[in-house]
Amino acid sequence: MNFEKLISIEQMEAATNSLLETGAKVGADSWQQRVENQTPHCKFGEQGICCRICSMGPCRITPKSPRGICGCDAHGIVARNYLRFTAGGSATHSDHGRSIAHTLYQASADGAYQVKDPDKLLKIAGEWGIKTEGRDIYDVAHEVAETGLMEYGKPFGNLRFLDRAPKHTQELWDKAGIAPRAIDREVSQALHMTHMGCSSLPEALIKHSLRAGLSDGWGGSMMGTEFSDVLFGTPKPIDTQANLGVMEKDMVNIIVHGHDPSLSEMIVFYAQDPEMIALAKANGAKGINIAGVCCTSNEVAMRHGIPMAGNFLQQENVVLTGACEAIVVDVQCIFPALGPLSKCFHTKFITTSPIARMPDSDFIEFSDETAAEKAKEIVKLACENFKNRNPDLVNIPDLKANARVGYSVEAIKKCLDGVTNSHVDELGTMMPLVDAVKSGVIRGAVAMVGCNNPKVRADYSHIELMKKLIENDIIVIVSGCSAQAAAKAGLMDLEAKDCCGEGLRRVCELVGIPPILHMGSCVDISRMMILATDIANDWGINISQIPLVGCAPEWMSEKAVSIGNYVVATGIDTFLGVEPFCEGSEEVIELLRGESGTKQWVEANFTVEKDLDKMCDLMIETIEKKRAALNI
Ligand code: BF8
Ligand code: SF4
Repeated sequence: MNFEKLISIEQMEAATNSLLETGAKVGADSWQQRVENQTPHCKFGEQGICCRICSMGPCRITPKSPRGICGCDAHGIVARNYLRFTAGGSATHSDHGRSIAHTLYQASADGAYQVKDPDKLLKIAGEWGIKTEGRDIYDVAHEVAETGLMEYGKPFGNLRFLDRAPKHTQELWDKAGIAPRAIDREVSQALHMTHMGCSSLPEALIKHSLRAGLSDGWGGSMMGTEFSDVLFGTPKPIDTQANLGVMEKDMVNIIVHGHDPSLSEMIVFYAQDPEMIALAKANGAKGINIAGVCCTSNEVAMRHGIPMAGNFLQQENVVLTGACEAIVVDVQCIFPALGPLSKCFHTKFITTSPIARMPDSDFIEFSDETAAEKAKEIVKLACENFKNRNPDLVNIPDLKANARVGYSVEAIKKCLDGVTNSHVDELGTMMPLVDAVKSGVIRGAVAMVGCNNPKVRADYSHIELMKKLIENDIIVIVSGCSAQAAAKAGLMDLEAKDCCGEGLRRVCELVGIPPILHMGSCVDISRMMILATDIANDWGINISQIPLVGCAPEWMSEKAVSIGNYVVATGIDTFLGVEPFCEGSEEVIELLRGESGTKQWVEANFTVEKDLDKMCDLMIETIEKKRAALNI
């Protein structure tokens, strides 16, 4: 296989080391240093057997003290902690979705936000029984937004988007009693169940973890994705570049970081404003360059081809280049370290959301009502800051890979339509892909998602697993920081087909796709649920039968645990490279990873495997087992 053209982990690490040297010169702290300070971690925390949900504690479980003061054992404590972890993630994704719903509610023909994909809006309206005929598109948008907002707190019934799932999946959810009701209710109930003196039965707590996860994946996240598409356009394949080399030495570099496209879309828009470009030039720059970090980067890359500077553990690196005029953040996955770090350089660290306030930042509150004005203010501040740059500190690593991104479900179907004569209705079909899997040209698929985590060599797991999978004719769909890892290495370049096995290489050539398909940000894992649903429906099988597995080799956030729960609850076996603090309870481990818990309820479970080769083999084995069960 031809991996030589890829940017290697070693090259990326050498670049990071050279940036850390600059950091040392200016007295900057780094996550690498802080990891050393924090290691070894607390064993009680790692095993999930520390409880501090009431002030009789904190209680820690040891062989000598097997129960907390209230009598709760390790299984109850681990399961409660797991549910709280999930609730944190579900709340966070879903609140992001709510914020986009508010933005949709604000949209107007002459305002800052408009409807860019009316077809998608009408489709959702149709699904939700909202009248569309003869109505102004913005009236429909407002009613859809309001109906979506009601999903967060409606007193009766289950979530509307559950109807999108295959019938069999819905039946499993009903039978297990985990079909989510109002989004906020599941998060709220998670906190209630885990309050002192409520649930300590692992089965009930793990079931509710699945339910709270589903309220994210088939609720808040799905709304975030769908409404973002309505407002900003459903992604289509588009070319961009990735890695730190996308920062430009002679330009004003504005880094957008976080998650909510309502902010980044506006920054991207105003960076193209001739008045702002003139201002950049007046301050000595050649123009304005926007690049992204974390999921915001995925959002603007997929819709505008904005380059991707890096993922989670590269966020400090962008400042360390000495060429970052402003790092503009909204919510989630933002290191508080950026405050003190930016003070070592000329960089403006601009926080914009009341939800993510941090010391040592310039707070410019952003809202739907003042979007244009605030975005302009931020871009202006960055342009004016160019003259404060210290040229002696500028060090932009010469690493940059081409990437084709933007594979929404709609885009994937369009690509497939281009190569098939099979029956295609106006919504497209997954049959060409199904046929390729049935014939064995492609063996199956892995949905790789999630973060970086210093417990795992940064990006190494993502990239090495992807290389092995595509070599074995397994197509990989990605989102979040996993997507950026692939892009940074060059695995989203169309030329990466040369890294594939013969079958997948032919498919990539025929369809004109890279072997790793960028499906978006972390809320866009909801796209993967729809993809799996469409495959199952077109194939005529259940989701759990598809030769498809989920994988989060470097996950770190509560959001990732929520995602894991809904991916498993949707019927997709999921592999984790980092332990979710459950080691302290065999009962919880059995429910999540054994045959008697989630496997019984939703036909899928988790595997935690820290050895990369073993994990890869296990995923391939699972895919092959599913193929064998289908007689293909
Ligand atoms: O939501 S993959 S580090 S950026 S949590 Fe965060 Fe993890 Fe990245 Fe986006 Ni997702
Ligand atoms: Fe200890 Fe029970 Fe209170 Fe937890 S709820 S801190 S185990 S007494």
